[in-house]
Amino acid sequence: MIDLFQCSPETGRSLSVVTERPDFPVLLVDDDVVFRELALLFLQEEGYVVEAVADAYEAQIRIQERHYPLILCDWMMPEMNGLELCSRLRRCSEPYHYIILLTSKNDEDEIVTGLNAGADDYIVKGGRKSELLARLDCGVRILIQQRLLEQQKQEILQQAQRDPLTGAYNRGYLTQTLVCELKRAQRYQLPTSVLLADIDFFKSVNDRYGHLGGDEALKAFLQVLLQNIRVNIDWVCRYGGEEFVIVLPNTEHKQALLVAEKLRAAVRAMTIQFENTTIQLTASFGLATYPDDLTCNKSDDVSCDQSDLDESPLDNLLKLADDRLYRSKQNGRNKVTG
Ligand code: GH3
Ligand code: MG
Ligand code: MG
Ligand code: MG
Repeated sequence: MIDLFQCSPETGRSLSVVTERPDFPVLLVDDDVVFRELALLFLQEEGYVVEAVADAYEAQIRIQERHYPLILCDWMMPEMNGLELCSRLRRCSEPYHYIILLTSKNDEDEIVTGLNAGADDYIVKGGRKSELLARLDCGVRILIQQRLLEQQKQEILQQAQRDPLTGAYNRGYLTQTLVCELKRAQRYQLPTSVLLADIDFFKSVNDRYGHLGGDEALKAFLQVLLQNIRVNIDWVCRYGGEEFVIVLPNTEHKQALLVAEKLRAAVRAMTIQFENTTIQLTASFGLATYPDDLTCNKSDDVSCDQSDLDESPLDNLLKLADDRLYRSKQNGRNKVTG
């Protein structure tokens, strides 16, 4: 039987302790059918999930269909070679592929060319099986680090943008994102509605059910808001203690009034189980719509750079929603004013 690489004492023996191999599927790209089949078998025996293709065009198609974090790619192939595939993959930043070039070229300049094309590593064909495994495992360890960093980044982002109690967006996110939303609305002449919602007599909820009961009520309040708005389009921010802002992009005043009424009724109908008791809430709403209620200063700039933002449309819109919320309170609470 032809060995994958030159025979070596380690042949068939795993030297690595990486246990996450199956989590990182490998795409093997090589026009040499013998090498391809042997490498495929060997890596599968070592616990890797591997698919093999004979050319770089086929590899591109597979990569579009599925993410292969690890790519083992032959350099010399007809039509598109491994360097070109490497360069093409590096032109798209996401998701990252750890690419190992397989080559019989062992000249220093050529290795530099391979690495400069974007390969993370290279293996000279004719080496040992154990080296192939060790280099792939090295890729796995790097990909694991990347995955951890990405998770940490998402957690930090979550902490920076979200209210820890309810998980709603926080006020900082509101200010930043609503400014962008209004600039976009201005540029494309789309209406944007902003609803300010305040739970009625929330102090007495705390008095009756304790602070923990109040906390549960706040979480349930957010959930009922989220269940009654458009997923991935509308969004909710905790503005203060028991006050929430609901942003309704591309929504005219008349439509927004209907949404507000639906939210008011849903809050009124909701029952919250807390310990052995049931909490019920009502809330008051104030609505303001851009541009029906006010007009932003004219600008073609939709960038979100704080330095060139005109804060007043945002402030004016929120102020108007707050005035109208106050009127809902004055008119007996559990009301919408638009
Ligand atoms: P109104 O109908 O006029 O809005 O009356 P209210 O009692 O709801 O309004 P007020 O602003 O007087 O009271 C708000 C209460 O919300 C007071 C505060 O202790 C409570 N609160 C603010 N943040 C939290 C929180 O995170 N958890 C709990 N449990 N209560 C909170
Ligand atoms: Mg080849
Ligand atoms: Mg209140
Ligand atoms: Mg309040």
